[in-house]
Amino acid sequence: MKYTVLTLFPEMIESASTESIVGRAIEKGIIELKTIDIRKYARNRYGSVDDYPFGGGAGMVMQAEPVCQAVEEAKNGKEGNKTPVILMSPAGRRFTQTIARELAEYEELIILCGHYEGIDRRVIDEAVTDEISIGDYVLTGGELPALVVMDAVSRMIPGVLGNESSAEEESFSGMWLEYPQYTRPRVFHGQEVPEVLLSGNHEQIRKWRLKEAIRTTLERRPDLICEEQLTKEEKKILQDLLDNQN
Ligand code: 9D3
Repeated sequence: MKYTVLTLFPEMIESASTESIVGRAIEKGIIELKTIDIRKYARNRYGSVDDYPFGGGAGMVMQAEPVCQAVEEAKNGKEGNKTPVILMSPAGRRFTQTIARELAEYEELIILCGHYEGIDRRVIDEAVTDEISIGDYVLTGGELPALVVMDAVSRMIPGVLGNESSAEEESFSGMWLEYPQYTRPRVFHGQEVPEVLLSGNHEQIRKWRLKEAIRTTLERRPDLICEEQLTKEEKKILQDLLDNQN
């Protein structure tokens, strides 16, 4: 996967991306990151890329020309380049795991980070293929959202997560929240590790973890539970939990 990020704050993207698991994937060559500083296409000697909005009002608008030239650089001047150009925008479709999975199928993504009150609509109409929001709260720009999208997409790419298991089959069907985890010592502040986890009985452990995962999901995020997608075993455990509060 190659990400090309168009931004006024390239260091914000680079410094976060070179850390952690995504950073490791970049070192391994599984992921490639290029940032383009939109300011380099400023149309005046002050390096400004924003201007007052036609029609008046508060705030500034990012100008079409510098953004357009940055997109052209990202596309390497290739005519008919089909690479998605994703605008990070509060007005975009809400980012989900399904979208992360979908984006992970591309070989390359161009991600445009907005700032100020917005971007001249003409460049959006001409160059942007998709708009994504990461949720209903107001940030100061699209850089953190771009990092969120890159993180979620990157972990879907084979080889990025070090461990043997694939990103999607972490615990059970993938829709459940996490079950409680424990490590040494066996007793901490008088609290013991659940007996079953010390039993060595892998089938019992699997069942216990599944039940705890379902319990947590039922308590905290019942909206995540989709009846149609449950296995027989999951349906039975869910029914037990609803029947007896145990
Ligand atoms: C006119 C009202 N504002 C929209 C709610 C203008 C505006 C505020 C903040 C426009 C852009 C921004 C900066 N935010 C992003 O660029 C952004 C964002 C966000 O603020 N929340 C969630 N997802 C995203 S993706 C990009």
